[in-house]
Amino acid sequence: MEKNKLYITDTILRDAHQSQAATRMRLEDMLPACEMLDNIGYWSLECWGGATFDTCMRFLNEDPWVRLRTLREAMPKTRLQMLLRGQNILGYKHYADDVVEEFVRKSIENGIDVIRIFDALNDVRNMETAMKSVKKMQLTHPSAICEAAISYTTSPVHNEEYFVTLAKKLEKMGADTIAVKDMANLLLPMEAYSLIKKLKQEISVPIHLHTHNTTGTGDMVNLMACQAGVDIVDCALSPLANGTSQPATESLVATLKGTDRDTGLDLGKLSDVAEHFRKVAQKLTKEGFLDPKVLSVDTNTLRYQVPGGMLSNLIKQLKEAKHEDLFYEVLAEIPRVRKDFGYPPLVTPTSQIVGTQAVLNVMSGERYKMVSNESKGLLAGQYGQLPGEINEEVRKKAIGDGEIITCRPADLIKPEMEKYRKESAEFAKSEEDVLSYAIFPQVAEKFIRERDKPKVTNEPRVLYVDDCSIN
Ligand SMILES: [Mn+2]
Repeated sequence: MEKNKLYITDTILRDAHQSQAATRMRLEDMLPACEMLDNIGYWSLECWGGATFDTCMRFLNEDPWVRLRTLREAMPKTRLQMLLRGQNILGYKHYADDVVEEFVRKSIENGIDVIRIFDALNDVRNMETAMKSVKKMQLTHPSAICEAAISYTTSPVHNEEYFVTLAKKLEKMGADTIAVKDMANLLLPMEAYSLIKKLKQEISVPIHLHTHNTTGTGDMVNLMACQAGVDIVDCALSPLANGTSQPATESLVATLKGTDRDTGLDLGKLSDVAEHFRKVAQKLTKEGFLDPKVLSVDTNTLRYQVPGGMLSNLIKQLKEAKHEDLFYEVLAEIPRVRKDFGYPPLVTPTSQIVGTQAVLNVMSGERYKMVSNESKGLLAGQYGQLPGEINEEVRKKAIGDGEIITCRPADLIKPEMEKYRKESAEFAKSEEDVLSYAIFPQVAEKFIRERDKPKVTNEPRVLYVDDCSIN
């Protein structure tokens, strides 16, 4: 890496549309821009993983593996990046180590360079197998990068020292780069400056910052992090930037032009490729996937420390239960539940677990009279170790004398690949199909069967001149 230069990862092909448009950008919307994107000079392009895998098969009738290979071919020069939920891969439960390893292997073989690995609880044991798998692949794919991410949150146990200690641990485990993943835009500019400064002192691998602009502080966070010496920053091209998405690439590039942190990116080239994505954004708006509401600054997150996406979910849940009047009571209950549960960062799946439990606590009129299975699992250690101390009274009420797991959850799972291969033998055509099935069994089976159906039409075959040509 060049000294001083700030490097940019563009999220336009993944987080930008996941955050603003329900992950509905299609491969056909990406391809016309690929050559331009490949010539910008980004550090990487985030284009796979996160919610894209599920959405491809469930809604877009697209094979996620084909999308990856096609993008790889269309952008031979730029690093392609994906987001992986550690032992959860791209799903919502813990998988056996052999599935994680195979998924990482196939992702890299199909074209991924950078794998950003995180765990909702920051339990590094849930990141270990994925990280080791990337390191192993580096023997045959030296361009592969193992990026370990810290899930940023605020709580009495989450201070600067906590994050620096965590980063040191991840560096020791072999991380090639460390990301600070601020999924809810809770990181404030001054704190970003201080945290990045400290990380730069204590860590020798590059530091990569990921924030959003939900609470309106994103550009300031990036700029302060830049002043503190951050190496790489996530941005999104302007047509799908800001609000719940990342701050705009062009704005940061222009801000740093001519300074010692100049990104070296060309505003003219960025504007050419932005023109394409403006049309894509218009199309997504027309289709109803992009609601301009996601663009406005949401300061409630700053007041209540509850991620924006969680607030809108909550409103929906209460509306369905015809109890919108309880909104502020539930909002006040969320931090209490989070405290009882040992302050998990609020990100999928913990955000849903804590939010739902807060609703149950308020609606039933007695705290923990009703406890969801997911809450029980979280309290029993099934998701990994919680960052802070758990309220033992609450745990007792929820799971009684039920077993509590203190080991790495995946240690209790036997190898699963063979089982998935057998179960999908009848329709899976490749190891990639088996992996799709392993992660989303129903969705993948339905998708693959439809994909491979012979396309029969009842229309009479039209004879073209060439069909009967005799020359
Ligand atoms: Mn994000």
